[in-house]
Amino acid sequence: MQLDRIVLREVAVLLKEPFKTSFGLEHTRRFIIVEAHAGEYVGYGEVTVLSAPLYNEETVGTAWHVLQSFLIPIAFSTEWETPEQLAAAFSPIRRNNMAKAGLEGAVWDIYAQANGMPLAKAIGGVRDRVPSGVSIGMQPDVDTLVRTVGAFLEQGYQRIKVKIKPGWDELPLRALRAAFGDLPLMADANSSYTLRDIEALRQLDDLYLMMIEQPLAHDDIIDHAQLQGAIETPICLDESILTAEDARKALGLGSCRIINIKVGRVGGFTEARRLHDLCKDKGAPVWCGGMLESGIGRAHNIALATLPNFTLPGDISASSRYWEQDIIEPEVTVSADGYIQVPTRPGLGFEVRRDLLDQVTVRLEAFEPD
Ligand code: OSB
Ligand code: MG
Repeated sequence: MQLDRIVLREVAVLLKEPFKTSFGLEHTRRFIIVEAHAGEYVGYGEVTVLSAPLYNEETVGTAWHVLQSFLIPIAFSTEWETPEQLAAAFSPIRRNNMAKAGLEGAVWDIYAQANGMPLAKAIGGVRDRVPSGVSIGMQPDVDTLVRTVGAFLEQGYQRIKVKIKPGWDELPLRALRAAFGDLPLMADANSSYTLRDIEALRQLDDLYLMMIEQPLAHDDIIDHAQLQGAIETPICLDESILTAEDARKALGLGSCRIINIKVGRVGGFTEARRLHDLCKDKGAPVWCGGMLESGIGRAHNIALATLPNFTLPGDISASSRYWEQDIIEPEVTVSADGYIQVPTRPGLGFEVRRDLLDQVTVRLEAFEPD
């Protein structure tokens, strides 16, 4: 197959409520939707950049540039039978992983449709439903946090992740343990601690968190190994793991025991699957992270989480967690017992609401081979 038309759309959608992390506040989600055409097939992907380069180095502007000037020309000049061949053609381009993943994701959608399979099956998934967790941004005070967590538990979510940073960690976490007993609880620090905080992090050991995510620097695996040696809570890496090779080194050094896999962060399904397979071999569980995705990225995440070693609930929640109205139909929903059903129709398995997509598009450009 060969792509014969690619449409990039920058979209801007107001989140239901702002999402606060140790690195910033997201009010409006600005990202890119990739629409790829191959003959009669149309596939969709999402470039999961945030509005500023505070999680990784990419933004809408950098991803647009790299897609337009490099990845789209490569895609138009590459004939492929499987999306892995396109991923291989992208691989000389360094990093810019979210840009790559958006385009590769659209191609996986096409590939799945052309084979009459749901995306989950096309990538080798084995589940018909995935356990659902929710990530909760920083709240103004402990009472609000406890109330917010209670409301999500009532909706069925199987595990709760809360954002922490130095000075906002032990107190809110103890309050959650006091209010909800042994609920499956974890914390994400988004790189806000250093090795000087070892004592403070050791104080969290008796909270029996499922894990602490990315406590130290975004590009570190050395200090994390020292920290993991000093605390009992399992460390999960997010920002530090961009490739399967990074995971091999981190697990080898003992820098973490669990890995969060995000398709965007690692540059597409091909690398995500490689990373998944490596972790499976090494006996390290993985879960699917999120980047406040629209329904398109959410559908990709659901498919990813059907791979066998995704044994922990991920940050894949209902469309209604972030959106007044999602751009897919039906919207993603979570059952009362905390599962998301994997669609069975070919491709994404959800209809893209073109009418809504048009309403939120702020920039559009169509590309065709010369
Ligand atoms: O670190 O996992 C993270 C959102 C934006 C950037 C980084 C992260 C997150 C989340 C939210 O935790 C995950 C989601 O619900 O999509
Ligand atoms: Mg994280």
